[in-house]
Amino acid sequence: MIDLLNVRIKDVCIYRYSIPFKEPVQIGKRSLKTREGLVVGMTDEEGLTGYGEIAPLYGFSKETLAQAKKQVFQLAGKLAGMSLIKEFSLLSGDFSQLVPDLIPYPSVVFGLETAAVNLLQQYMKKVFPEFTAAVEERKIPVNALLHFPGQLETVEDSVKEILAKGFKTIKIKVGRDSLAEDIQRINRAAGVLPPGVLIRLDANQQWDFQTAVAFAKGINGSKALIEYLEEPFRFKNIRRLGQFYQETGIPTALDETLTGMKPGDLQIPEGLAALVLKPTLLGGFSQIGGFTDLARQHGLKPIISSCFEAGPGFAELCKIVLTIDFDNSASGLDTLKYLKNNLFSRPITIEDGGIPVGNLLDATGLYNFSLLKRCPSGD
Ligand code: OSB
Ligand code: MG
Repeated sequence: MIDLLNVRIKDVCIYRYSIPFKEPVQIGKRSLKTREGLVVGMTDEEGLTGYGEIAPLYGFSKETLAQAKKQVFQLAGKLAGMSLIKEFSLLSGDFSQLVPDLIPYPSVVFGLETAAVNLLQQYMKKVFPEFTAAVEERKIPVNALLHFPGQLETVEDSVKEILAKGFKTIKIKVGRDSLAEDIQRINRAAGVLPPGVLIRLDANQQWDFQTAVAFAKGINGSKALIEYLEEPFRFKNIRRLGQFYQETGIPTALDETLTGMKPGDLQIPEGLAALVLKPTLLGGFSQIGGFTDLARQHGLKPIISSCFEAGPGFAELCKIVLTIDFDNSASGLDTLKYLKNNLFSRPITIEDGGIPVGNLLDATGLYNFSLLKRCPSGD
């Protein structure tokens, strides 16, 4: 019998990757050319390895990759010899037992916790094969991500392409071009949607309140097809979002606003429909669990969303979706397509609008780490 309580870490290795985007990805005011990050390999005494990914996203994470790297090395050295469950509450996001006074970065918590869980999952699969088999059949619906770099004329074609691939939710970025273009784009997209397909919008706080209201007026005829609008504008008081809803009837969602917050600190404004949860930005399981519970209590959707994680982080995001009660609502996981390369050994496909998870659950042979370079030290 395998004793899960006695899984003991022998070694923690840190690797790094640098993967170009196919084209620079623009989000808000930033343009990203390459995705750089770290992979953590946590090996136990039996020789099994759990993988996690630490990849702060420039412009969105408060920590830099260099800071995260320094911190993970600080922690990695102390993890060797620890038993995962008995001696160390790794899953609580509390690392003070290892390094007193350390304030862990969200990306580091996410990477280390998922590496640990991934290691434990490999034992679970051996102990409860029938349990994991039931999950393997599942598929995670995904919102198709549309970054239109100014091609207004091709909106209908792009949307039709997405529909042909079976997506039921389309996420469109707004707030980068002129308001008139955004309005046209959304109305044109809405014009070709069959019943049952919804649009999510994301302005990444690029508008002010008045512009957001003007946008809402411009798309008034398409309003019924808008599931929600993420982060329409920057605000000092979150009640501004409630006011926006009262004036426009468009439900909103929070994303950037949640970074650096604790679930208990969030005031829920009227008309809020979803919390977009990016574990790389928010931290580990206790943060994600806290926000998910909060969402449930207030009838909001918890939407797990990717920060362009390239391998283990992406796989663990999918598993997080499976563990929260997501009502088959689409997740923000249509991001691998932007990377020229990734760390998977086989293509992670989206079929009929969803990611079949069977492929991702077995860590054996899942990754191709030829793009990784071992980091020799913390500096
Ligand atoms: O604005 O939601 C964003 C990815 C990286 C940084 C910011 C964002 C995103 C995404 C992820 O849009 C995909 C999604 O949520 O659908
Ligand atoms: Mg967003």
